[in-house]
Amino acid sequence: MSFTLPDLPYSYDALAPYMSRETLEYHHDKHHLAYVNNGNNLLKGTEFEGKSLEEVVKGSYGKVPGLFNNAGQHYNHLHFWNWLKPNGGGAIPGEIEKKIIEDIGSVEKFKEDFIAAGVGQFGSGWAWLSLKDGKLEVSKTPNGENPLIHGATPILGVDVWEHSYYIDYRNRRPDYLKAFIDHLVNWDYVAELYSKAV
Ligand code: MN3
Repeated sequence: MSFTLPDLPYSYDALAPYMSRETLEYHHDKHHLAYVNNGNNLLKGTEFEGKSLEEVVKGSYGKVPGLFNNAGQHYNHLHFWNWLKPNGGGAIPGEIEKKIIEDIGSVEKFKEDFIAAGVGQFGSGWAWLSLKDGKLEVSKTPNGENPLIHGATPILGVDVWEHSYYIDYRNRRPDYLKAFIDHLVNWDYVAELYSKAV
């Protein structure tokens, strides 16, 4: 199958003031589109044609770096648009909140760890909440990598490439991450991925 760019699940203005129309226009229409186009070009004629996106991501890691980078970023962004919503953040669904407290200690500790992972990712990358061997864990990855290639299932991720926040926050990555957690996270989508992962 080839990669396609989905429409955003909300309008370009819907996430303001926490994420602007200009950021979404660049990030979705240009950056994500480039991963889709480059990924499709690199997929052609390879053993990965016809495989699912997750299979391409896992199979190309460490073997076909160009394809992996673009397929990984396509996977990450497909979910990223759904991890955001207008008037997001707020209460964490009970089932996930319970699991966060069980595995990480508290909701506050989770938020601190998640923001610290994003702040601590040197250069481009992502911060994650994922399920591995039945436990929730916070992690960070460089560039287009994600928890899939480390044997985990991502249920929440935040893009910390500068293209994700520089227009709105300039160099203030911690402020972007705090706004993400407090005002943008679509916990319904996290709950949906969690229920599929357990
Ligand atoms: Mn991005």
